[in-house]
Amino acid sequence: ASRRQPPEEVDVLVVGAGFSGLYALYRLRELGRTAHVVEAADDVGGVWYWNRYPGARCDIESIEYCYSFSEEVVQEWNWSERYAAQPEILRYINFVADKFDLRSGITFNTRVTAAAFDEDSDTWTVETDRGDRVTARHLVMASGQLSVAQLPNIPGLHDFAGEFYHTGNWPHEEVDFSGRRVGVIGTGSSGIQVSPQIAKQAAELFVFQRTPHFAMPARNAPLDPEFLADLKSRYAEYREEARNSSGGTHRYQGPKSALEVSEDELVETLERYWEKGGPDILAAYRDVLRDRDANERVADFVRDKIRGLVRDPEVAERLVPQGYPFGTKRLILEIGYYDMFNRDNVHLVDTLSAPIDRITRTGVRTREREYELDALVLATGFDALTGALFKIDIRGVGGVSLREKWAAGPRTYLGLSTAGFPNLFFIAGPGSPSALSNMLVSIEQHVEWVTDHIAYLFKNGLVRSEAVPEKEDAWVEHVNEVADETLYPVANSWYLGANVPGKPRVFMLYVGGFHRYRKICDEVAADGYEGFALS
Ligand code: NA7
Repeated sequence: ASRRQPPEEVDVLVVGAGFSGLYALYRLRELGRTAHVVEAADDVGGVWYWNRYPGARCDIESIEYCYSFSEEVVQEWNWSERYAAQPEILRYINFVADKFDLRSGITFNTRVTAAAFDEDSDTWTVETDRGDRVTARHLVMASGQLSVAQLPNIPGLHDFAGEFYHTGNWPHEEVDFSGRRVGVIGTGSSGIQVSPQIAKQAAELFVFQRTPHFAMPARNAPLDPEFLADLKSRYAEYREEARNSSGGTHRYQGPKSALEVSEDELVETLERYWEKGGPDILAAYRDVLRDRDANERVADFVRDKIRGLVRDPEVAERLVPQGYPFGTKRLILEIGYYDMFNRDNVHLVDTLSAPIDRITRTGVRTREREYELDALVLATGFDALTGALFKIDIRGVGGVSLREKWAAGPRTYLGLSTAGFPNLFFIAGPGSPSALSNMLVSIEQHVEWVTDHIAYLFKNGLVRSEAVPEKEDAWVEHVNEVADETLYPVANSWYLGANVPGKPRVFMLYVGGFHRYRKICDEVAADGYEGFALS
């Protein structure tokens, strides 16, 4: 197909055609601005375009993980399951793109490589790998939090002669593992989703586990049409409830401390969460993510449940997470993961006790032995939050690069903007609640705030908006403060870049709650964009 040339000049250039970029394009058009999107893939979808591995599924309920800006979309779309699988989410994104003719504003198969701010004209000059050059007043980065696949730093990775996949960059053709000996490295959300699917086909599956992660049963199920019809009759109200909550969903926050209840009461309560499935157990008590002892009581309950799911007690024990608080690495929802270890063709390889020495031409060699493999699947995660931004040479005032400015960790004002880089805005940027809330609620809020801001600037004849350094410092401090009130910074998670060697260890998300964040952003806007220097 022929490539659509991007315009030479535009009010707003948007990078990325996932949930964020698509809504940004829709909204900028609505506000009467010229806008254009540049996307690396050959179609819309973002993470849901790339993460096509078998078993890929969202861990937020479908009725919450969707757009709410269009009542028509709400009424016309029907989710089929409690937790939507990747193909259904991608169909949904395509449905929205078609409905609003969004593809007409997108250049596909094109990567933004550089963006430089010109102080004379107060515009961004954006370059792509296809030789395009676009001048834009504003630049909106909708390039994703988990969009740069991270390869593990294991020697010999490229020596492997068999089939080789990363979950975050899965081929479009169906992969058939029948009769194969397959290795999966990584037991985060992706590894725990893909492994049971591979186990059904493969002759042998070896799961290479470094750190056991906690996983709750998803209890996925078809959605009842009557329930959906009722929800649609009051969806705006339902969504507003989510916006007024900490996590951007309908999670009930238990008021009690896990330390003040009897063992019987605790078990009875946690059993209910276990039966219901999903991640809401994190809110069963007010101190689960705040107090180590409270956390340990809940962790122990889950550990026992895991033991109960796996027949071989030795394997079970190796699957039981120890040494970091429950929920501080993202709590995973599993469908058949623990049960999979009851199959004869599935083997757990504990690489904590016997680390992987290297990948060889024929497989994986640990300190103990060599595993011969026909296929290797890397479920080793992403260079989260800053990865996609750093792939582009972004230069602000005085030619300073974003990579330099953020060398010791990302610094933003409200997660939306960074000092020294006028007219540059992040959707789901570092310092925003984003992945610690329902992403879709966050994305809509970010897009609405940023596009309203841009509309305000145009309306008032303003050509430049830049975060004030002191306000940025205060925001970074606030983000750190609220994180330090929780147990999150204790674990080695992608939330603080711990999965990428050499990445500064900085907690990159705002855990103060979506509702609180939204209020702060609204107040900033109501105060004439306090903390932004406008000219
Ligand atoms: P995650 O959650 O970052 O998990 C990556 C997994 O890969 C995790 O088990 C890591 O072990 C493991 N890993 C990473 N590097 C290595 C090396 N070098 N050697 C061995 N094992 C390694 O990524 P996911 O894709 O599963 O999920 C990302 C998010 O997507 C998820 O949280 C949801 O929000 C959706 P570790 O735990 O670091 O010991």
